[in-house]
Amino acid sequence: MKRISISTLLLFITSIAVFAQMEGKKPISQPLVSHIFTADPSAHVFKGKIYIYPSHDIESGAKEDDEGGHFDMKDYHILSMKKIGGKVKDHGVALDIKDVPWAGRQMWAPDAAYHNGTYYLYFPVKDKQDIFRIGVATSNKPQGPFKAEPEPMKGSYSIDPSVFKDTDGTYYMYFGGIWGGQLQRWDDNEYHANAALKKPEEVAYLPRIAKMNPDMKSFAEEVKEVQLLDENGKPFLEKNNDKRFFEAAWMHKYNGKYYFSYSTGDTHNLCYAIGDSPYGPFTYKGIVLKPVQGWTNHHSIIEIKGKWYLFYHDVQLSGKTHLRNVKVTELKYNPDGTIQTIEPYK
Ligand code: FUB
Repeated sequence: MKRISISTLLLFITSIAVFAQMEGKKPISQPLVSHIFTADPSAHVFKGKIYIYPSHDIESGAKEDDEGGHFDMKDYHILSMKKIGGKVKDHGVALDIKDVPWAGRQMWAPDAAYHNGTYYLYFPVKDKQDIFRIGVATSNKPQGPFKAEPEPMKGSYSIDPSVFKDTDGTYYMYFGGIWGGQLQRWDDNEYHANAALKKPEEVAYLPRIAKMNPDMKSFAEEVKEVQLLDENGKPFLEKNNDKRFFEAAWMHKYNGKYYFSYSTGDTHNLCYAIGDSPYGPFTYKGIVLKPVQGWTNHHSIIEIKGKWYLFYHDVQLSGKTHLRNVKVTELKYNPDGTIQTIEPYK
């Protein structure tokens, strides 16, 4: 008899739950493109245009497993549009895995930054030893093509890099993701190949942060844990899986406060926590986006012409967890600075 993996079972249960919630409801927004599958959208405004740096989902034939082996992406395409609701342009292949000398497989969620005339693409990919590292590639255009550095960023590991420029001009990278993202294998920045996942009563894994050097290709300090606390100022335990960090870190600043948002992974929420410094501590405030159709939930939050937007994905076009489509919807704040929770289907 065919063995059903835990992820397949969880996907099945989640799909039933999300489809049940969706009954009679419609998605609040439509896919931005439908000619390719795209996910994990990191949006930025460069040169007055909106650029989206997504994962490029494909059907590679890789078997689904508990480590996300079916997310077997091999390149990045960058999308752009002049305004929200405008025509979306696909700029073609911006970086191919075959042009990254150290890469093995699985190009996951990227991000981008601009500094001093150069655009930087940050991307997680497994190296030839099957360990996730973060690479950097450069271009003089926001849409690429990008040229990868010959080695991954020194001291980098795990997945989902997200680069934030603070108002004083300092750049920070947030990263990390558990399970297939391998964060559980890293303790005090040391690699432990056979590390077991934490037990429910243990303190949950924390995302990582490091200040960037002005070269934008290296960390200026040792990688640290981002301090993420529950509503009572206590660390989350692993069993708080509807609120604790899983993957998909994103930072934005609103009214002088730092908003750290992330996915809870196996419970599929996009949550956020607020703090007074890029390092935290961040105190949990609530849900930005309720679970979407598909297993993963991954996003970015940016301000465009005085309005705020959430870029996210679901699987509206394919119904398959690894073939996603990016979307955008407006994000609103309450007068006290909390975010109004978005229901993806109404
Ligand atoms: O796209 C592959 C992985 O799925 C991302 O790195 C995670 O954040 C999840 O969205």
